[in-house]
Amino acid sequence: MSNMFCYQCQEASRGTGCEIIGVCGKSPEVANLQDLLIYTLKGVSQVVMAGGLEASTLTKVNHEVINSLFMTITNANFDEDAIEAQIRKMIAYRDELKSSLNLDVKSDAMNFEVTNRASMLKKAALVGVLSTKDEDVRSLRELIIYGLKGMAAYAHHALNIGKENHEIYGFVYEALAATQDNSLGADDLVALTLKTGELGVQAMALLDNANTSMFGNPEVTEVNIGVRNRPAILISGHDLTDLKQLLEQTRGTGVDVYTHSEMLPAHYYPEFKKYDNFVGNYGNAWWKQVEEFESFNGPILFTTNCIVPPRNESLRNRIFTTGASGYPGCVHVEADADGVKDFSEIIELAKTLEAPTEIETGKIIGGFAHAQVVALADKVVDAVKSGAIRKFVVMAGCDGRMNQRNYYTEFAEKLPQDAVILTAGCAKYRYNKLPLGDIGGIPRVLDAGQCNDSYSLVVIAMKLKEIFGLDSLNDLPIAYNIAWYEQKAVIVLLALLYLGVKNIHLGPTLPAFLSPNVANVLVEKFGIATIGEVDEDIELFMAN
Ligand code: SF4
Ligand code: SF3
Repeated sequence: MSNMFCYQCQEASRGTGCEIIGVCGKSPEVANLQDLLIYTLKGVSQVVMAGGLEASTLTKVNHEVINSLFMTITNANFDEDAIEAQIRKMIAYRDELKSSLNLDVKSDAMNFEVTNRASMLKKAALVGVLSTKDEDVRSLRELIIYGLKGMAAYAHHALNIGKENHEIYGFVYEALAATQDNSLGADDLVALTLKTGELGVQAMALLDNANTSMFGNPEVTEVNIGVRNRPAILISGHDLTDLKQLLEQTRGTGVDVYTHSEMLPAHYYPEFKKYDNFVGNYGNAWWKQVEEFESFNGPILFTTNCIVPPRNESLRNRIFTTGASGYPGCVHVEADADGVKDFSEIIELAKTLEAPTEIETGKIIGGFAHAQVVALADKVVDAVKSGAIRKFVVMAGCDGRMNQRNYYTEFAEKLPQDAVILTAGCAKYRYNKLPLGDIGGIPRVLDAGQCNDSYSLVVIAMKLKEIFGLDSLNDLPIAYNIAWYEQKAVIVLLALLYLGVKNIHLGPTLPAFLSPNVANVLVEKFGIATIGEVDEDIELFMAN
């Protein structure tokens, strides 16, 4: 028997699954505890469904279910103690809900007990991914669960801004319970997969509304990638409310704040422009952090994924986590009952450390979220009508370590001059510093923001469809060449499929969790493909 089994991300070992240790650095213990946490959530969901409970009455449980799902996203949380505590918390919620109901339906997930870590690991070994024997059912169940993880991340960020949608929580219970229902066959699960995409669109819209109502609409912005000579904190991950609190608390302290990886788009929001200690972006996509954190010199705050295990104690002592993220040995900053986080320990540490070492200079441009692009719509439409823009290529998604991802740099470099890249997510670091020029003042790389802002690209596509009077999104001159890594990309994919987008290319490899039959359904129904050779792919995209 293997030590663990996980195949939820693009870097699954040998393209099939991690069985000894995660390529991401996840230990078997963490992987197994995460499996048990998911199983516990299934039990909670079965109780909610069997009891006919409304999500609107389950405030605390709703919040902890999405927090739990987020904790299991790739590279979010490596802390076994934190995951064990979360399992205990969810079992307690499950039992509290059960005690108020008179249920005649009983399942193992609704009733199992654990006493200590050893009993948890024993139980985990029985309830992980491979406990579903039929590979197609397993594939669809996991596709839905990974979509839910991505959805939960969006819902979690929105919740931090005080925005919620009970329909989303209700669906999470329904779908998690359905993954335990042996009466559901492949067809039922395919339908549930598309429904996951439907609710994914709602979650993305909820977060978009939360972010823009709180921080304003992103606007075209040049972001400094150099440094200045003051001590500083680097903030990574995706949570903008954490950034807001950090900027408030560092104001006037002499400590600067730089963004890292997926925090870069924070610079596009009007709200954050008012902080004169908010200096710029340092470094690149998540997987380069091991070297870049060394030269940054100051403390690093992770608000969400993607953490790469720090290679030595001195770096670990500079890394702090908060929210759903965690790493053993790193200080975790908890919110108080009002959601306030005290970052003073990080700020005091920053004051004792050196200013960042410069690794590059210049500026990068972004802020092309939907409101900004719609404001430029006349210009964009004219460029399409005149033929100056022949094609848009959506290259949103994630970056990752694999050499195969050089494909995306080469693709961007070779793409004809009359094509524009629409991007979101850390995938952009493969080409956002290349001199790709502009078309009549429209940059050839339009960055809408984080992976969480992929919704903006959907809104832009819908708007163009309306302006051009087309019946289908597929009639637009837009091609989709999406890079994926973790589970937020899965919900973006399911959302696009739900919206009827066809012929999406997903790379650098198709997910290991798609069984051959499930992959075939995606190919036949939706025209999904993976990447090939750069020149041939460009020809294909530009022709269709
Ligand atoms: Fe492997 Fe990815 Fe799972 Fe990590 S998250 S254990 S790399 S499949
Ligand atoms: Fe990147 Fe982790 Fe997905 Fe948010 S930071 S896109 S991989």
